[in-house]
Amino acid sequence: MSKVEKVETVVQDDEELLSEEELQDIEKEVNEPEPEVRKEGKKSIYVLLEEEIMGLDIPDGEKAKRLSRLIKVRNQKVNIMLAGSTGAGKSSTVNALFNMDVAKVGVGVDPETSIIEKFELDNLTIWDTPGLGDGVASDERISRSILEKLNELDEDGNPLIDLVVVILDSSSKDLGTSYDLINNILIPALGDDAKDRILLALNQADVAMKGTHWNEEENAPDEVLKEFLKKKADSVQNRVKEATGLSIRPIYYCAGYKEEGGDQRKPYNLTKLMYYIIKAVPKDKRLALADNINEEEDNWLHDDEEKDYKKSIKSSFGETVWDCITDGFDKGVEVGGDILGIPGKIVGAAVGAAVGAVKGVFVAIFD
Ligand SMILES: Nc1nc2c(ncn2[C@@H]2O[C@H](COP(=O)(O)OP(=O)(O)OP(=O)(O)O)[C@@H](O)[C@H]2O)c(=O)[nH]1
Ligand SMILES: [Mg+2]
Repeated sequence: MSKVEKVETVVQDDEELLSEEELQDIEKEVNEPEPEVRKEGKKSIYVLLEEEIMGLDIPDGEKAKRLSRLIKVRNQKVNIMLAGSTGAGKSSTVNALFNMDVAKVGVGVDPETSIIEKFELDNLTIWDTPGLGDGVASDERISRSILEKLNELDEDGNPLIDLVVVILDSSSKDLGTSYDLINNILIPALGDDAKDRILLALNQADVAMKGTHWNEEENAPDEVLKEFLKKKADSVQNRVKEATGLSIRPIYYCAGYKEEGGDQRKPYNLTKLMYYIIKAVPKDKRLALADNINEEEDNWLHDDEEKDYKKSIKSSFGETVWDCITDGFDKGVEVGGDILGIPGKIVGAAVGAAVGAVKGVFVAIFD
């Protein structure tokens, strides 16, 4: 007996007959699971994609094929670890990049063994490690938990942590603690693919050189500071290369800050940092990032303009969306290369509409 039949029986017992329409409403409610809605009432990108696929005017078999592709993507988890010296800006960076108020769980579950803070944002998990440099004993303890985490495997037997973002303080003269972390812990632990799984990020660019060369109006470094930051990046790159043989180019940026009722500084080059994070995450996992991007438009306004990072971010996500909703050879009208930031793709009319809706989820903030 179906759930709907059950409802009808109850209704008849009460001798209060419902109209056909009301019955249909109940049937819908019983059979359809609650749509997955984010805390602020926004649907997740996966739900939107599913709705768009269901709404396409294509044979059922085709829909099933596309839905199963979506389910595969839906099950992909991304794990990012933040590491660095105390006060470098790990927490500030995570808060600037992602929508951190969606969900916070497992914070400091067991201080004895788990001193790493875990933030679960749906399919994206952030591991925020405590800062090194607060004493030898605590550094040893932290290093050990970082190593343990880096050696953890996921259910498929792959390394749990996809990417480690090391935050360095560009205003600090002494980066010794950070070099120890990168050269003696992270790179050896990550092994062969260390270069693809580690990002070096020089934060607090605004207060490097004592903050005297920050152009407040443009919220960007002036030429002198730019030169300084480039040299700092060179020197970090060289120190790591000398010790490990790996050549990793650090990104300089500013996570910004907001004091309650007081001063604030908007981020700089956060677009660049996000672009490199996305690039480091496999294509089929990227929607986990798209779904949790910080929607504060101010966070994405200022960067070095060496590249159109926003466009590149859009197309990195767009490729994954494209693979989900199309068969790769949909015929139709060309609606412009920029709809998902993917140049040269021909987007079918139905698919074009789908993409239009999906666009609203993460592209609006980058327009
Ligand atoms: N001026 C400036 N201040 C920053 C920036 N990023 C972080 N801060 C400030 O630096 C301080 C430390 O930042 P956190 O994000 O707490 O640093 P953390 O690395 O998480 O520190 P621990 O958790 O102690 O290891 C805070 O007062 C931040 O407001 C930045 O880009 N510019
Ligand atoms: Mg912190």
